[in-house]
Order: sequence, then structure tokens, then C-alpha cells
Amino acid sequence: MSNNYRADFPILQRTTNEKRLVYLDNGATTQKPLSVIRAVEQYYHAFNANPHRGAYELSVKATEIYENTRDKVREFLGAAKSSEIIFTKNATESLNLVAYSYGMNFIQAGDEIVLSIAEHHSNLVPWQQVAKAKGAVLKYLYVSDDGTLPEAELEQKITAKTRLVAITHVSNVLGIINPIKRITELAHAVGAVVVVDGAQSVPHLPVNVQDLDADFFVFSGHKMLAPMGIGVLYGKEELLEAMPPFLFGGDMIEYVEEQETTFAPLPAKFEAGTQNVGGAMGLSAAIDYLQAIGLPAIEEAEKDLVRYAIAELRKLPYITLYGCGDFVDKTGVISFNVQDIHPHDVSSILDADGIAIRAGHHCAHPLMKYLGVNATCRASLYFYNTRSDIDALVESLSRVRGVLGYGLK
Ligand code: 7TS
Repeated sequence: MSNNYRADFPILQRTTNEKRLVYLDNGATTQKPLSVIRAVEQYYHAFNANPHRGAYELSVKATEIYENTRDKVREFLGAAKSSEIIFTKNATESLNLVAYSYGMNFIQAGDEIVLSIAEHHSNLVPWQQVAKAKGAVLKYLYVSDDGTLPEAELEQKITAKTRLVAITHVSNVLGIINPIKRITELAHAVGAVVVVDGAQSVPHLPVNVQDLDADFFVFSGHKMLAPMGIGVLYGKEELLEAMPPFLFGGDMIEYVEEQETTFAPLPAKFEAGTQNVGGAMGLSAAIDYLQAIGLPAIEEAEKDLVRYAIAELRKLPYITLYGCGDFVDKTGVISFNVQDIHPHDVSSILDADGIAIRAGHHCAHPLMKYLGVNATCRASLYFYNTRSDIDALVESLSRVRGVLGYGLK
């Protein structure tokens, strides 16, 4: 894919530390194209009103924007019904909604919850709370040396006792794409539900929740060009119907009496209080932008770029790569360490060259411990990155050890 997408992103035109900005922290959040920035601006310029409440033009328009976005998300995810799409603040809130509303009510003492060791804390800590409260057992799927989940591990850990599997579609540390279809197949065979964390997949590859047969699927808008503050929970209708509300208040009720309340039907049942309509308008523009390029093209371009990056990084003998085996199916997330140098020092030295990467534990303490490291550096790509960004990264990395007084071999 020839790449002039960079021109659509105002922030990528700026400099940082007087250098061209090379933004390689897309796993944390992506930058926003002008069309998304304009959509949010237009909302507040022309349409702002509280949706679902007023019978006047602006409120009707705000409701329309919100509900049209819901339908766009339904189509984007390949869901059957718009009522299966719940808007939240982010992936974290979506996962907490499932943990509190489904987990706390449908998981019982002795049940097993299966997670991968590579979960982001957002898809791990809520399940720990459920396990503690209900007396359930957490079981982990351990990845192999190349970061992939072995089939034997899935078959051994998903058993008749499993009630729920919480699994990331793509690891935010290793970029590995997990075999979700196989996992839903095994889980459904034993009557368990599967919660898929799509925060790192939806922005980077085509996703169809019905094809994956995910029971719940979550993501954050801000990792896919949209503003911060809007996220999505997809859930199968029969599960969402059976679950009690998570938050209580305005907009999620049908009738309220002094002592009793009946709740609104889906999706309003899970959307208490004033919602982020400006964020929805931005999310709608973000989906339009991604679909104009096409998710298959985005996936291909990123895979091409990540192969190039891995090949270039392998030329530096003092770099250790994680989850970068030759045969792994991965997105553009590259975790690595520079021998003898703490990731924060690496990141600071790169920053002086205008390069933004992430350094730390990436909200994945159990994975760090399992890999035997305290922290890693992480470069995470998006379709607007180019080979010249990778060249800048490699060039800067090749000087890190020298800057700190170490040898370069
Ligand atoms: N799940 C995964 C796989 C993630 O990578 C993240 C955020 C989340 C959930 C939570 O998303 P949020 O929008 O609710 O915060 N990951 C990262 C990251 O890798 N660096 O910064 C945030």
C-alpha cells in the first residue's frame, strides 16, 4: 500500500524535540485524522443536545447520530442486531460490565474461569474480583516461546468445569493473533461463554463477531482513530437479556415506582446516564475512514511493515525480540529489549530523536513475570507508519548502547 495517509493526520505534521514525529505507540492510542476531528467539532457546532430526551429538532438529531453510529458498529462487527451493541467509555468499562453483570451473577463456587497469561490487566483484574467474590478458580493458558497459544494448552485447560473464557484477540505486548474460533468451539462444547478482548484487533484486522462466535466482544474507539471516551460492548442478545443492569439511573429505566423499577429493553438497559454522542460521531467518522481503506488492506500493510521491522531489528545483535518468531501470525506490535539498558532509558533516548515508543509493563504484569522480564520496549505500528519510520527507529536504537557508554556488539 503506498502510504500518504500521514497527510490526513494533523498531529503527524508536528515536530517533537525538533525532530519529525515518528509515532510508534499506536497500541496505547492512535492519532486522529482530520475527518474525525472535524466530525467531533461539527457535533458541538451544530448538533449538541441530550439524546433520547427532548422532542425538539436538535435532540432528535443527536439521537439519530447516536443510533446511526450504533448501526454502523453493528455492521462493522458483523453483529446480527443493533440492540447487541452497547456503548461504554472504553474496553475496560465494557469488560467490567460483563464481569459485574454476567460474572457476578452466573459464575458459581468451584467454576473455572480460563484466561491467557497475556491478558491486559483490564481483562484479568475484573475476573480475579469475580473469582474471589464467587469462590471460582482462575486458570491460565500459558503461551509458548514464540508467544502463541499451543492447541494442547487449550484442550487441557478448557474442561467441563470451565464456565467462562476471557481471552485477548491480539496481545498488546506480543501482537500475537489468538485462535479465537478454535477457543469458542472448545468453550461452547463444554457450555462456557467466551469474552473476547478486541482492543488490539478491531483497529488492525477484519473482525466478524458471528464468524468468531464470540459471546462478548469489546473494544475502545481511541485505538482505532476515534476520540477517547467511547467504547463498545457486543454481546449475544440472549446473554444480554438475561443479565441485570450494571449501572442504574436515567435512560435505562422503563417505570420507576417508590420501591420498584422496571428496566428499559436492550441496549438502553446498559446505558445509564447521558451518553458520549460527540464521541459516537467521531467513532462513526473513524469507521468510515478505516472502511475507505479497507481492513484487509490495513492488515496486509501492517504485516508487511512488521516483517520489515523484525528483519531490520534482527540485524542488531544486542536486541532481544519477544513474540517475533518466523511463523507467528501477528499484527504490528513489537516488544523488545536492548541488552543492559532499561526500557525507560531506551525510550528517553529515542524520544530525543522524535520517536515515540512505549516502555514498561504494558499493563500485563503476569506476562512480564512469565517472560522473566520487568519491562520491555514496545513499538506498535498502524497503517500510517512507513518504512522510513522503521528506519528511524533502527537507526536510533543502533546508537542507544553507545550513548550510555556500552559497546555496540
Ligand atoms: N485490552 C487490551 C488488549 C489493551 O491493549 C488495552 C489498552 C485495554 C484492554 C484497555 O483499553 P482502554 O481503552 O480501556 O484503556 N492497552 C494499552 C496499551 O497497550 N498501552 O496503553 C494502553
